[in-house]
Amino acid sequence: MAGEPQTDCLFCKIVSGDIPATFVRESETTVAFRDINPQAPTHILVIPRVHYPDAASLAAAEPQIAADVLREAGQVAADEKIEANGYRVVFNTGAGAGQTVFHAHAHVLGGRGLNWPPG
Ligand code: IU
Repeated sequence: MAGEPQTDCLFCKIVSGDIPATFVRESETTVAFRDINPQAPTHILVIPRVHYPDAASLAAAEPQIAADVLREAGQVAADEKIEANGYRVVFNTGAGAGQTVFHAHAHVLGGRGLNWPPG
């Protein structure tokens, strides 16, 4: 059923605690943890507890939870003190855009200069 945990999903296993992660924030609907392969001094992933393959499908099915992900991304930026110099929130969507884990997630990146356009 839509939103249910998927047995083959790495991020569902992080939500359930079956795979370890360094959590920095939790809410009723989301968790945030440090990316295992950071691309910036601060690189945190904010994910919904429910399983949807990408941000667009999450927003279509559960708009309030999609809003929760965005709110938590802002809170992560505040907690990490990366707001003053700017930070980026990224939803890679589709393999062609670099998505490798098909459970919706926001990357929160900051703590260094960030070029535009991204590669
Ligand atoms: P992507 O947008 O799907 O490529 O992002 C997936 C991210 O998940 C990527 O930056 C990985 O380094 C990160 N990650 C992680 O933090 N912990 C894990 O156990 C796995 C992937 I698998």
